[in-house]
Parts: sequence; structure tokens; C-alpha cells
Amino acid sequence: MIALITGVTSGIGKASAEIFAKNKYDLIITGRRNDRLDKLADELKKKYGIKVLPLNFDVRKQKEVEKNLSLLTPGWRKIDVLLNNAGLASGFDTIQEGNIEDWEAMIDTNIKGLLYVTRQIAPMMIENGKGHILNVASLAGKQAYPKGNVYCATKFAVDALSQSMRIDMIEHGIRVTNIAPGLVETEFSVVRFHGDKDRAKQTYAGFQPLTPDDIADIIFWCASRPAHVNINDILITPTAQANAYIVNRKS
Ligand code: NDP
Ligand code: 8X3
Repeated sequence: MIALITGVTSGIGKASAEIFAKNKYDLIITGRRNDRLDKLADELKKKYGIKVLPLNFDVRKQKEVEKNLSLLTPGWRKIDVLLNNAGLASGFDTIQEGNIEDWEAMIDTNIKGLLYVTRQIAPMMIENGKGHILNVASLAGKQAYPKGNVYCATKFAVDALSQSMRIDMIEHGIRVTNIAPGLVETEFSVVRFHGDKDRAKQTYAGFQPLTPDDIADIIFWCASRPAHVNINDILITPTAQANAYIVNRKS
């Protein structure tokens, strides 16, 4: 079995690479930080005795995505699982004060990057007669929250794409799952707040957030259901989070 996971240099993607590796999947892993990517590839190969192909590209760059994925060798084209995970929030402002560069980064990564990767891999799955695409959306793709604007819009788009892909893939027997986590402590908030670690920490203060392993575990569970079972959409929050607005913080 082969899984392609985008954005494995941190957080949910990294934890997902680990759980698929542990379950003896060979892996194609991607990300921009090449040092982290190569290190993870070496670790997973040694620890689990699997094959790992690290591909260093930016999902926003359509030509790079196409070059890297269209040149996969026949053995690597037999992809069973595509986990579209690479993504980010950039900035936290009202729409009237928003930074256009932040907006472009989120739209280009979370929507266009996901589409560029899927456009390459879906035909391979169709050729193979099987496959499973899992898209990491968000609770932010179910409810808009203050200053969430463009990030929320990109995740609503991922949710819509998961629904659309399921329609397009049905005749090919390819499963599509939408993964919608609430607050998970990763590098997500450090990226959102442009490197401000103290501010990022506040996001997860006073309650127990989800961990990347919690989400990876659920992703793997979705991917390991019997072939006739498709988990369409799964919304996961910490027990202390009721929805996008209400978090029970003790301090
Ligand atoms: P992290 O910041 O820890 O990880 C994000 C990953 O995405 C990194 O590996 C990063 O790699 C990769 N990435 C970002 N931009 C690009 C790009 N242009 N090209 C290639 N890879 C890219 O955050 P999370 O693990 O939390 O985020 C993973 C996904 O989960 C995202 O889609 C996020 O929106 C979603 N999510 C996160 C939640 C949370 O609370 N943390 C909740 C709900 C959803 P590199 O920088 O090396 O390229
Ligand atoms: C990430 C979770 O609530 O910070 O998608 O938007 S949240």
C-alpha cells in the first residue's frame, strides 16, 4: 500500500506519516523544508523498514507540483491514499484590515495547492481502479468566526471540494473523506501569527487541545475501514471546545 501525504514537516501531516508508516504503508511525503523532510524520510525508513520518497516542492507552484508528481515511476503511481494536508492560516485580521499577501498565501495553498495535487493523483487512482482521498478541512470550514474570514473561506472551499470530489469519483469506486478538526496544537498558530510564539501559545491556554496524533489516528481509522465503507465527513473537537466560538478555558 502507498500513501501520499502533503505537508509532513510538522503537525498533523508528520503524525499521519508516522501512523501510516507504522502500518507498513510505503510513503510519498512532501513539504518545503527539505532538511525536515529528508530527516523524517530517513527516520521512517529505518524505524519501519518501509520505502519513503521525499518530494520537496511548494504546493502553490503548479509547475513544481506537476513536475514532481507526473514523473513518478510506475511503482510509485499505485497510490492508495492521498492525504491533502498541507495548509495554513496566515494573519488574523478583520476583512477591512486584512493583508492581501496573507490572503493569497491561504487561497493559493489551501485551495489551489490542494487542487493541483489532486489533479495529478486522481487520474492515477482511476487508472489503478481504487483509492482514497482525504482532505484536511477544519471546523473553520463549518463555522466562520471573528477574524477567520479568508482562512474560513478556504476551508469552506475544501469542504465543498470534498463533496464534489465524492460525486466525481463515485463511478471509479474512489473514497473521499473530509477531515474537520477544531483546535489542534501544532505549528499552525505560530504560522498564523507570523512567528509570534507567545501569542500562538495563548490559543491553547487553559484547556487541553487536540494533538496531531489524535487527528492522525482518526485519519488512519478512516483510511482503514473496509473497502465498501466511506467516512464522508468527520468533525473532531477537543472535549473543551463546543464549536468555533466556545472553548471552556480554566484560566
Ligand atoms: P503545521 O503548521 O504544523 O503544518 C503545516 C504543514 O503544511 C507543514 O508541514 C508545512 O510544511 C505544510 N505546508 C504549508 N504550506 C505549504 C506549501 N505552500 N507547500 C507545501 N507544504 C506546505 O499545521 P497543522 O499540522 O496544524 O496543519 C495541517 C493542516 O491541518 C492544515 O491544512 C490546517 O489548515 C489544518 N487544520 C489545522 C488545525 C489546527 O488547529 N492546527 C485545525 C483544523 C485544520 P512546509 O512549511 O515545510 O512547507
Ligand atoms: C484550525 C482551527 O479554529 O484555529 O483550522 O481555525 S481554528
